[in-house]
Amino acid sequence: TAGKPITCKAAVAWEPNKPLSVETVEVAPPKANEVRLKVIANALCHTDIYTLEGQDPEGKFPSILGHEAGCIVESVGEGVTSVKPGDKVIPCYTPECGDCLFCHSEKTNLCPTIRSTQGQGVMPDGTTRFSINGEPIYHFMGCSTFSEYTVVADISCAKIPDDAPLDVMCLFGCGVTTGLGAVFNTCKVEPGSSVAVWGLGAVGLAVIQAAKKAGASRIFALDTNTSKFSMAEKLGATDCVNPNDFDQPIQQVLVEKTGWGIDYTFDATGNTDVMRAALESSHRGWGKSCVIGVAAAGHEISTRPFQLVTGRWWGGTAFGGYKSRSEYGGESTIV
Ligand code: AHE
Ligand code: ZN
Repeated sequence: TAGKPITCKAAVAWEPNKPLSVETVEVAPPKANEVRLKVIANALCHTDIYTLEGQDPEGKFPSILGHEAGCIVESVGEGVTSVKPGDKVIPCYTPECGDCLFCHSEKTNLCPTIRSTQGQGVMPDGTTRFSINGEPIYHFMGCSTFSEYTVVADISCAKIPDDAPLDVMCLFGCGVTTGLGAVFNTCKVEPGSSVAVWGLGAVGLAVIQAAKKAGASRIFALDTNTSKFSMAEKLGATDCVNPNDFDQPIQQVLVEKTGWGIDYTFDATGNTDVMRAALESSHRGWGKSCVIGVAAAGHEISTRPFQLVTGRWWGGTAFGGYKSRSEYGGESTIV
């Protein structure tokens, strides 16, 4: 199949708020520095739904969504040396070119090398590899894994060990990586500290697992859906809290429960009121609050600046701060 178009099935998002529709698509061969992948396993991230709902200012239609997958390299374009046909890879929406200002910095993983074309739903040369009857279908987050085959940039392909199970490893394409990295890389949670996380989906549960591994002594797990609590407890949460059980704002409840607040707080909901509550629940003098969730278009955060003047830090994370290609595989801190 190398060098030739592949005809396969893909779930196409034709327009916002319409169900995905399974179509026959043509997937062109990879151009220079591109890789064509056979997609073996997918997980669903809320960002796919958020984009399908028309909430992402960068959302393009028609497109192929999906960005949490385990894949096998089918063929590579000219100049690709980092992976070869048959390799197992995770497509990463945060690439790592290894040779830019950001990749050279230890402070960030935010390689911008292909970010602008990725946001426009096209490959770095400005065109798409997907089409239906000759009409282009846009890419999404540089991954587009809701297709039997996809094409991504080589700098977006993290090679993983040959024996890695793709149906599990797909979670490292976004949710689990993000939650673990928020704790280990972005906040650097220390033993004995207190942690709180809002939103007990894949990301929030990964935050709990990482916090436990980091030695946090108290881990608050917050959600309005109490059916999530048993899993949170199994993974290490010490206190499960439903904010709807209280008349006062949850930040007031948590500060009262703990004395001065919580050392590290995480939003894994994308709700800007929750982001504020997380910041205001963090500890006077040193609390760090990390925004992980993606807010809908037009939503903004606010708090009294006094919250920051009195020693709280508000920050965020993308892909958990992991440099996507070099931090997977044998030397990885997460696998
Ligand atoms: N495209 C949106 C922003 C979407 C967003 O914030 N994406 C997160 C990853 S969500 C994973 O499920 C992210 O890491 N963004 C960094 C990046 O470079 O996109 C918008 O507001 O335009
Ligand atoms: Zn995601």
